[in-house]
Amino acid sequence: MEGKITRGLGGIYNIRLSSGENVSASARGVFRKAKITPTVGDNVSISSSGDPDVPYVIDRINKRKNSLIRPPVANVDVLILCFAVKDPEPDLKLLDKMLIICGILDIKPCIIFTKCDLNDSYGQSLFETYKNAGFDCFRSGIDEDIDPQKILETGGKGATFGFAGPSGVGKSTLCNGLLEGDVMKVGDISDRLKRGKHTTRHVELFDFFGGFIMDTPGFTSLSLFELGVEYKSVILGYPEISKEGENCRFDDCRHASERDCAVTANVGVTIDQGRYDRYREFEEELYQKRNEYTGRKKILYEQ
Ligand SMILES: Nc1nc2c(ncn2[C@@H]2O[C@H](COP(=O)(O)OP(=O)(O)OP(=O)(O)O)[C@@H](O)[C@H]2O)c(=O)[nH]1
Ligand SMILES: [Mg+2]
Ligand SMILES: [Zn+2]
Repeated sequence: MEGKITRGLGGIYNIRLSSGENVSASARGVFRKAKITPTVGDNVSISSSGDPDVPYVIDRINKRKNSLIRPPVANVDVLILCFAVKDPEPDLKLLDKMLIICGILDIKPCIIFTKCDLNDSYGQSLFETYKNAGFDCFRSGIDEDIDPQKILETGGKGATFGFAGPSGVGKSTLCNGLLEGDVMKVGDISDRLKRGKHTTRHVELFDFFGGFIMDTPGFTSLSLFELGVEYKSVILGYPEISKEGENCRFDDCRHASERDCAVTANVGVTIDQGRYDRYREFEEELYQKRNEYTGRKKILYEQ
């Protein structure tokens, strides 16, 4: 029988069958041996296990369109990147890293700046920066509901959406809003540290306009190097830099201090200074480490 993994906890997976029925299944040992982790969003084949507690077993995981480690989801079409303008403060390096990963994996990003009620002018400026860079952007705040139709338009009917972002930014709150019901538990943020409390511990997949939407646990850090991202791929998270770069004198211009670089000439004009600085920082770091890649597993590229 064919189905989709909607939840996974302690080696037990919830599977939605094509008939609509939900069943639980374990995974065959072959997956562990092959170091493949069944992931929420995976399309799978299952059969009876003979075990009354967990009546099915996953026999096969269909080829994935993509899979991520943070958040741990498979087969996403649109990643909804959520960052709060305050409580917690937005980590724009993390946002840009997620945009690089989306670029590499050909996942469409959609950015929501949340908690705009706490600092509307900052929300507006972030919105404009990222909109001008070429991304689909939204703002949300306590009294402002996001129209599910607008989110849907970023991926189209039948698309699979996944939330991503730090803990406490309001991913579950948004997910509940989009699903028009309180399905996910919403957490507090700690008063002292103004950080999220990691309320959502597991990925959960829901029906969304003929497709799916996944709420995910928050995460605070991500290493491009550990994921196997190469310096030449950093540009994939910076469409506005890539566009200006077509006019540079050298084809292999790294947009640092080369002669006739159209990118450096446009920083502060068509390219946001902060975005350029982060691009340079990531590109330079990975360039310095470029010789350390030999023999390394390219986690991001091996699906
Ligand atoms: N002021 C304000 N608070 C919000 C907004 N959205 C969510 N919150 C609050 O922020 C806190 C965290 O919200 P969650 O939805 O649990 O955050 P999360 O991103 O799912 O966090 P994790 O599950 O820990 O990753 C809750 O107290 C929410 O009520 C908003 O737009 N404005
Ligand atoms: Mg949550
Ligand atoms: Zn250049």
